[in-house]
Amino acid sequence: MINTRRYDLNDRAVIESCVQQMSTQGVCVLPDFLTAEAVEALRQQSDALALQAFRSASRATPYLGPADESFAVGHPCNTITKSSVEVVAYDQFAHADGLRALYEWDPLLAFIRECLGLEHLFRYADPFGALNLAVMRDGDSLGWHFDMTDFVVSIAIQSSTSGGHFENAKQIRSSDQPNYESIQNVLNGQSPELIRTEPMTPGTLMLFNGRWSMHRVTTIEGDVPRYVALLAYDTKPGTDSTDTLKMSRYGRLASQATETFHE
Ligand SMILES: O=C(O)CCC(=O)C(=O)O
Repeated sequence: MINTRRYDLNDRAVIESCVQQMSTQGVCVLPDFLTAEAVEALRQQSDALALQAFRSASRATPYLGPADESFAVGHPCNTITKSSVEVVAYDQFAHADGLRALYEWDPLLAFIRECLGLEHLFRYADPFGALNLAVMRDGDSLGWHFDMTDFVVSIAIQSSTSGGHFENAKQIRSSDQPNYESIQNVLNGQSPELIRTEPMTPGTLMLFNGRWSMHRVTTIEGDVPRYVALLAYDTKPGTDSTDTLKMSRYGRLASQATETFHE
């Protein structure tokens, strides 16, 4: 499935370039990481999987919490953005589905670990959140937000007819600089120069540190759904999500995980 002509997973130059991009940009985009044939197979599988997706909608600040009215109106901590998305959970993939096979393939785990410059990397132990297919349809969007994790690995499978762009206010904050003013300007649409669109063409693998880079997915337009796979890893084993997150994102708890996960 992997386009090994362009990306040799053992090539130190490829890995070093990813490490460099992650450290200087907080993002690393690898276009055509998958072959055209693999993308087409994943697209067809995604069409079938999407029928089982769970739809959720949320309203939250860019920090993923409720609005804090002790801040002034318009302050990022008191600004709500809206999101709506459908998600296929890990346990809903068959073992033979391409995305699950890729996620469970150790050489890919090793490649991602090296690109992130880490000594240890583990797949999530979350029966739902380890691997997701995010399905976004006409009118869906993800509002501006920061992630709670240091990195996200995504694979673009299908673009929508229009909209559905991954916009990134790259490294707009840091651990010692909350940068509320710049964030407020981005939220208000007043700082287009701080925003870039990451080219998520089908077949692209993206490594992204969303903790410091505020990002969004613009509104999907048209009948073609946007498909993106989200592969979850952590530097420690056993990472799971809370029951609250499971209920809001998947509409189920782990006791209701399907058979294939336990096989
Ligand atoms: O769908 C994407 O490309 C990004 C997803 C994302 O930002 C998220 O799930 O937090």
